[in-house]
Amino acid sequence: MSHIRNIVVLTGAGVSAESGIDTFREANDGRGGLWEQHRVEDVATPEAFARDPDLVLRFYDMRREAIQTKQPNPAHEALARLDREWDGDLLIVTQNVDDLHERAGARRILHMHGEHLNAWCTACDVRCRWTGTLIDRPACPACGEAALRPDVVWFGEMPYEMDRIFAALREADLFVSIGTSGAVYPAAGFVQNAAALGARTLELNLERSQGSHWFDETRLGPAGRIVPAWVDEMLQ
Ligand code: BJW
Repeated sequence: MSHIRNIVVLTGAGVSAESGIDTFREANDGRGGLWEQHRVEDVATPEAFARDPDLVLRFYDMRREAIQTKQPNPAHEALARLDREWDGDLLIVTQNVDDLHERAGARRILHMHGEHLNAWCTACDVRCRWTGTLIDRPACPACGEAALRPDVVWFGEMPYEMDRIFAALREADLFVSIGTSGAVYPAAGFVQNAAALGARTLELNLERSQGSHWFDETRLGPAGRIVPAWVDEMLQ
């Protein structure tokens, strides 16, 4: 691994699955990641929020409450160890809105789809930490307006910190995608961006994903087993 210095890791819902957080899209389980019969694509949009704000706020209130009872698993712990011990550049880009990477100790982390534990005031544009509910329309701590929404990126909205992500991809020698279905862009396209920019590409996932054919290598298995093994390999 001596030729690898700069790493970009992309994580998705699969990395938190063994912590008991549901993924969005399960292949062939018949349930298909549905929440009360709604597909995520029907709840996680600005249009859904405008049409039925109570439905959307309830969806996020339930998930915000649930993540606070969950714990990091060996995959989060292994990535935090990589963060501590890897002396090249590292950026962990997570699509996840939970805080399990941070609670495991990762610091070089970026949440491209926002964070459950943040609220965003659409009146004054301030973001603040939020652990409670939003369905009761609490006042914004900064401006007092009842205009808080979850600080997450919905379909049709621009993911956060794209400039920083592309800067890291340009410098990357290795791009590693963990526990993501490759169904949602722009994250699903990072493997092609990274390869075009000269990085080696590795996928770690439970099963083959929609994007597997783009990777130089795919290793299959639960993240709690295959991520620690990969990190051991990188740090040996
Ligand atoms: C395990 C495991 C275990 C299980 N171990 N693995 C047509 C073509 C291309 C693009 C578009 C298109 N039409 C529309 C678009 C754009 C759209 C899009 O991608 N739509 C698709 C449906 C096609 N994208 C957007 O709108 C994005 N914005 C955008 O594009 O802006 C314009 C732009 C232009 C140019 C540059 C940049 C931007 C915004 C997308 C926002 C996504 N938001 C959500 C909700 C966030 C808040 C919330 O949590 O509620 O983000 S949707 C949801 O999907 C969430 C996730 O982060 C995201 C990805 O899901 P993920 O993580 O991959 O989870 P799953 O469930 O799909 O997969 C889990 C995987 O883990 C599976 O493979 C399992 O096998 C595996 N697994 N257990 C290891 N134990």
